[in-house]
Amino acid sequence: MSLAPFARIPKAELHLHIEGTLEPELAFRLAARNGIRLPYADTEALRAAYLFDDLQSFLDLYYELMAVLVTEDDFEALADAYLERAADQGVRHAEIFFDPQAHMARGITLGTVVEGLSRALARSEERHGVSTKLIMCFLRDQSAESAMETLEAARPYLDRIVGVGLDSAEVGNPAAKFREVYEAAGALGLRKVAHAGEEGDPSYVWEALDVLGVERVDHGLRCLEDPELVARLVRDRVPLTLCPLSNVRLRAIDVLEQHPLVRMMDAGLLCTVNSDDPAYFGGYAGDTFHAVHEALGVHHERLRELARNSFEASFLDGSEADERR
Ligand code: ES4
Ligand code: ZN
Repeated sequence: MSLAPFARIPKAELHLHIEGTLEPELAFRLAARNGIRLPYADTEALRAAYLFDDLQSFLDLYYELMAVLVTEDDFEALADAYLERAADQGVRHAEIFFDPQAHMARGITLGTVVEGLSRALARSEERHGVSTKLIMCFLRDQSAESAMETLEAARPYLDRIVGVGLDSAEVGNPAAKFREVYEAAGALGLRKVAHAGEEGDPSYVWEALDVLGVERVDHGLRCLEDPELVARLVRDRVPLTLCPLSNVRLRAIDVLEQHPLVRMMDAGLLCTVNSDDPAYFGGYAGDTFHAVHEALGVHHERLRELARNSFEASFLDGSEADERR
């Protein structure tokens, strides 16, 4: 693969939905072996559907395509394909989101998902040189009760899950309703992150910090709109997992050249850049580094700073992070 050398700077990927790494070719292969008919003629027709107006229009397709993920083997194949690509793009450590409720609603057990993903993750270090952690996300457009049931269902697998996150449709689904489930997750020793400020205004980020007690904010794109929020994030060195290509594809910003990444770094925010749903948004981690270099003029030293930030913001402890850089 022709990737600029700086795109292979050793980095940690902290905002990556494993279901968002489902490439059209793999989707068709899994559909065939599971006897599922996709409503697209071929991979090209599917790829042509990747034109989104906003977060919801993406989520509709993202949930629809998950139908092809049925067996442990499917989840293993998905994760293994991602880890191979990630390694090629300089990823040395990946903290991977998954959406249990989206699978359980289709009759797939949490055990199938976790055991399948775990198989690929368990040999990732040896096979791809990528260490991994798993973060279980709750769907914020589902009820708090459903989130709590999911946490309960995850008890047998907590040795393989480092933390909880919150994703799916943001606007109209503020974080506060998940206060209890985040408290329960914290009591179980799980780390806490949440998507906030992707499409939602800064109040969504405040709630993630003050009500859920998150230690990392996924996106946080809109935080510059609130100087007090910026001051808080800078003071507490709360990492932001930005996803510039996602923001363009989901039309949170018009073009990459308008992305606030550089202004956010200049404001003293602890920024990282990540790929979110790379099969849908046009690039993996190294491609994303390359794109911000090209579009925003982020030079080599600053790309290295972003890579350093990604290890600092990770859930690796200091000495583990040093080994991977
Ligand atoms: C997501 Cl980009 C994004 N935002 C919120 N939820 C998601 N789930 C998968 N990708
Ligand atoms: Zn995301």
